[in-house]
Amino acid sequence: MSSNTITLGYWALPLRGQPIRYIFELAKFPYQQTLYTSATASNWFGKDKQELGLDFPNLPYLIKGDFKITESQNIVNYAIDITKQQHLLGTGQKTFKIDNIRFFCDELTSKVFLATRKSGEEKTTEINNVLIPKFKYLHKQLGNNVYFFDNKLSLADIFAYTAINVFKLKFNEEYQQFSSTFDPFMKNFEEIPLIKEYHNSDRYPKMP
Ligand SMILES: N[C@@H](CCC(=O)N[C@@H](CS)C(=O)NCC(=O)O)C(=O)O
Repeated sequence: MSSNTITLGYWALPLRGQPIRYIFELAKFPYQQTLYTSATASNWFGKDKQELGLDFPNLPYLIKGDFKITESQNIVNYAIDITKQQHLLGTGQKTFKIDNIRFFCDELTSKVFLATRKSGEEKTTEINNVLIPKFKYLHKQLGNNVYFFDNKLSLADIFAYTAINVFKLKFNEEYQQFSSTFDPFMKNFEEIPLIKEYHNSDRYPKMP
């Protein structure tokens, strides 16, 4: 690949950096990945974090030649721009409703993952008092639809899928109370042909 190829660096997990991958995949846009795992975390913390020339070193990062950026939402905006998928942002006031779900779900994805690291009463409290109420808001917004807005794909769906997916995988028992709403939504997203192909490819880092 040429030096102008996009490199996306992130953990080999479908978490905060995952919506960026979906945006590239939905456009069939070429990108390569540097995937860090817990076994290779020192490649990030002990090497790339200092040596890649990032102004604000963090994961995810995106590098295209001399152009180097971080901050996941900044990279999402860049990916939308370069893949010409502005339709995912919506128009007019709808943009802000879409972004409401986008930012809510970005935080939620992180909260679900952090809850997996807790144990005992602390974990139970986090699930019952934080995660479940937040998924209830999402479930209420979605209703019986398979897209959040206007029966078409937007960033809201991409970010919500990412949050719901990690919740379903890590807290399946708690997920079940939402399954009548979330299952059709998840299935609809997973059946988008480019997403299906991607999920079956080795480019998709599955949740361990
Ligand atoms: N505000 C940043 C937060 C990034 C962040 O918290 N990254 C986590 C993974 S989601 C990480 O492991 N960063 C690596 C580091 O701190 O060096 C963003 O949205 O990109």
